Parts: sequence; C-alpha cells; structure tokens
Amino acid sequence: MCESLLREGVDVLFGHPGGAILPFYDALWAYPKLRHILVRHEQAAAHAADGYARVTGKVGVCVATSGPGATNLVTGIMGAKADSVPMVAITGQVARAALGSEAFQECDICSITAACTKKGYMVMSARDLAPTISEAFQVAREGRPGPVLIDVPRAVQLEEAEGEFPKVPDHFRPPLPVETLERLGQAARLINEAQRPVIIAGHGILASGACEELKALAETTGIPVITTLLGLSGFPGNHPLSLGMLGMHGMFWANIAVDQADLIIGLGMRFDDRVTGKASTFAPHARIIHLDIEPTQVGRNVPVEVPLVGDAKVVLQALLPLVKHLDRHQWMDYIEGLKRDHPSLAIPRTNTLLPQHVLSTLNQVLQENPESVVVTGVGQHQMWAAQFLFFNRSNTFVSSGGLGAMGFELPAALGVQAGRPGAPVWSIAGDGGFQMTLQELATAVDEKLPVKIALFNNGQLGMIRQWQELFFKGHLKAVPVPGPNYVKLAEAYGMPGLRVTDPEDVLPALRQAQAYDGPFLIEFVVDPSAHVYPMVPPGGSLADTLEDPLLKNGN
Ligand SMILES: Cc1ncc(C[n+]2csc(CCOP(=O)(O)OP(=O)(O)O)c2C)c(N)n1
Ligand SMILES: [Mg+2]
Repeated sequence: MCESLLREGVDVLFGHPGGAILPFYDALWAYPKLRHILVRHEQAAAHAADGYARVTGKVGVCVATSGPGATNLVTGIMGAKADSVPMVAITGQVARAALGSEAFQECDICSITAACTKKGYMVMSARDLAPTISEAFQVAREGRPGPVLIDVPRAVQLEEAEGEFPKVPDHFRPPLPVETLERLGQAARLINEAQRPVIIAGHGILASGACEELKALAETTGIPVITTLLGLSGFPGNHPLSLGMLGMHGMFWANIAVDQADLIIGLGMRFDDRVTGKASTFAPHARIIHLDIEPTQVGRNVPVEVPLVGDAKVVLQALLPLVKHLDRHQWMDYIEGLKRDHPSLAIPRTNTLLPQHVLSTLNQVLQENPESVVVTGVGQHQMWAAQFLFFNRSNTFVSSGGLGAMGFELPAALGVQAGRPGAPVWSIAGDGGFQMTLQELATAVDEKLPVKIALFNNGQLGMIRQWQELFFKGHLKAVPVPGPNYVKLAEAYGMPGLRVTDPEDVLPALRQAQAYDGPFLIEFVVDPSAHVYPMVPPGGSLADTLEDPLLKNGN
C-alpha cells in the first residue's frame, strides 16, 4: 500500500490509527517519505486532505481505522464529493473471517459512503491492492473529481502477495468530445453577437487549471467575469473585468447584471440554487451556454441553449480562436452605474468592531502577500470573507461550498499549509464552527503548521441569528455559543493568542500574526448584530437582491 501511494505521487497523508489499520501503520513506519500528519479527529483528516488537494491539484489522502474511525470521515468525504475534490480515503476493516458478524468496530463503510463517493472498494486479497489503489486514484482524478474509498480488512494488510505495480498513467486530459466540438461555432456566434453578456466561472476553472484560458476569453471578448463562491481565485479579483461573486450573498451589481444579461456563459459551474436564486426566474432575458465536465450537470437546473461537455481548459482552448472583441460600452457603463449607486462593499459606520472592517483590513495584508491562501468556515464570516477579500492568484481561496460544513476552517487550513509550506495560510473561523474542530490546534502545534487563525467571535451562530431575525419573526432560538477564553485556549495548546476589540488594533494584530514563525490565533470580538448583505431572500430571484438597510439610511 505504501509503495503504491508513493508511486501515485503521495507525499502527505492525514490520518488517525486504530486496531484494524495498524498493520498499515507498521508499514508506514518504514516509509519516512510518506509524511503522516496525525489529526485529533478523523473528520479533520478528511477536511485536511480536501484542503491539500485543492491547493496542490493532487489527490488528497486520508486514513482511518474501522468502525468509528471510518464513520468520523464521512462529513469530510461528503464535502469532497459536493465540491468535486479528488480524494482517496483508506480505512481499515475487521478481519475477513469476522466480516458481517457485528465484530468489534465493524461497520459497512462501503455502504455508508456509497452515496458520497465516486466509487468504493473493499479489497479482499493483497494481490488486488496495487491495482485497486491505482484505479482508485484514477477514478478520483478523472472527469468530475471526487472522493473514492478503499476499505482493507486487517488480514489483507498482513498478507503477502506477488504482483506488478501498474504503470502510473501520465496526467491525462480527456480529448474534446465531438458533439462539443460541433457546438463551438454556435457558442462563438452567440458570444460574438451578445450585447449584454456575462461569464459565470466556477470551481471547474480551478479544477482543470483553466485560469489563463478564462482570462484570455474575458480579455479577447471584453466580457465581464462573475464567479461563484468556489470560483473565487479562478479570475483575478483586481482585474478590471472582475465583478466578484454572485448569488445569495453576491455583489448587488453581479446579481443584477446576471438578471439583465442577454447571454450567460457558465463555465465549470452547476447553477446551484445558492447561485441562481429562484431557478424559474433566473436570468430571464438570457440565452445560456453551459460548459461542465459532467454531462448530467449540463442543463440540469436551468434551460441551456448550448451545452458544452468537457474539460474546461481543453474546451476553452478550442473556443478561443473563434471569439472576437465587441465594443459593449453601454452594457459596461450600465454595470459601472450599478457599482457606483449600489456599493455592496461599503461598510456601515458604527462605533463597534465590524467583521467587514476586519476582513477589509486583512485584505490589505493579503494584497501585500499575494501567495496567501484563505480557508473559511461556514456562516456569516465565510460570506464576508468571500465578499471583502480579493484573490489575484489562482487556488488561493478554499471554502466548504456545496456541503457547507462548519468546522472545515481549521483542519482544511492545516491541509492547505501542508500542501503549500511556504505560503501564508489564514483560517477565517466562526466561533461556532471553530468549536466543532478546535482540537486540531494540537495538530498545528505538533506538526509545526504555521496557520494564522482569525477567529470571528460574535458569541453566536451568526448566520442562524440572521435568518431567525429576518425570516422567523426574530424568535431567537439556539443562537448563543459561548466558548472558552480563546486566548487562553490557544496558549494552552502552545501557540500565542491575541484578543482584539478595537478597530485600531486590527492591522497591527494581523501583521504580528503574519510575522510570527508558527501558528497564531487572533480572536476578533466583533459586533454580534451585523447582518450579511447583499442578500437574496430564500425563494427570491436575483432581481430581488436586498441591500444593507444600514447603508440606505445614509450610514
Ligand atoms: C456541521 C454544520 N451544522 C450546522 C450548520 C448550519 N449552520 C450554517 S451557518 C451556522 C452558524 C455558524 O456559526 P459560526 O461558525 O459562529 O459563524 P458565524 O455565522 O457566526 O459567522 C450554522 C449553525 C452547518 N452549516 N454545518
Ligand atoms: Mg459566530
């Protein structure tokens, strides 16, 4: 197993041992080239493998024992499925003879994960290990990437077998499908004639490494680019054609531009409900070109006029010679007007420390260190991070989008840091989510992973409060999440902690953390009353996007 992993180019595994996987750990002992990062909970192993995979473009690997070790992986595996992240999860299984006997720590993890993996294997003979591992990596990478599970009974780990290691395939890009090739002319015609077009770029651009092609398409045609949450960092945030994120908490101008567009070019995205709002009223005037690698996604949520199936880089390279520039100053002036009259990134004036202020200050620090990577949790802080931070290098924003798993922020940041040892890595944490996986502070210290944690302590499940205040008549239930003294907690784990309550202290604190050679936690005690705007109310259309009432009142 170790030899197979090395041949697949694995250099880091995230895992936690237990009886059923101990023979594998015994082999790992003899393979120092495989860095094993011991997490404190298996969910963190899967999230870390996810973060690692997203920023390296490699397959992330996580390892757990049978039973509770395996079930603890499930959330992280589902997260990788939802966000199309290539992952191989290896679990130990009880002895072959005990299978099906409700043995100690037996669980049918292949069945449990059948719905959240691309494929699951139970390997019944050591002879099958090398070919199975090789195939598993292939399946994880190919087409729409995702997680694969390999379950290995203990006896199989102990068995000796003879065989060949399969040849590791060279990185393989699928060729352009003929039907897609035939439709490129039609796509180009729509692009070249459109008066009010926008590109919506998703995670597929990053997954296929098509950022340069996307930039070339935008610059050649002069068409502005909007990204989904997971598409952030696929197109430079400071580019004149960048309109930022769209969707439930997207920029007002991006949402309205989509609503008014006559052509939507959806690239490597899947018209998720958080993006479209009410699907039946999405982009009512637009024809839609939709490119995705997974045929079942194309046309699934919105009616598509030109379906393009294929790898984004390959398809865009073929499309580029067919498109040309068109002067659309009326359309661009209209969008500029929206930006001017509806400043979605304006920050209300208060005497309190607002999360938006902290993030716009962090943005300053990020612009000075463009190789920085940001990893978020899930909730209000995630949405403000997506709005206020600008990413100019590809693959520098990592977030749990499809699954929206609270607790992702710290473990995924550890995986990112292991994959990009030289890069500054910021974990943007919510106090609710942080309390779900904070045990991984020990992993950060132990493994010398110098992540910087910006903890947004609003004392509550902020996004829940926002929904209860806006849509449940203000009936607040299960909102406060008092936690420990976070500064003392960081210190207890062996890293410095700093509490910031004053807007003036934000920048110095961020710089101090940045300069520190090791993990560092800053607790920002932020205004608990803030709401994330713009917002498309649940069930609403992009045209219904609400702006911050505090800003409208002249604040
Ligand atoms: C594992 C999990 N449980 C519940 C939720 C539902 N949920 C979404 S956001 C949120 C609140 C998050 O609170 P916190 O991490 O403090 O972030 P904040 O919104 O306060 O910035 C909850 C409970 C979720 N996304 N994930
Ligand atoms: Mg919170």
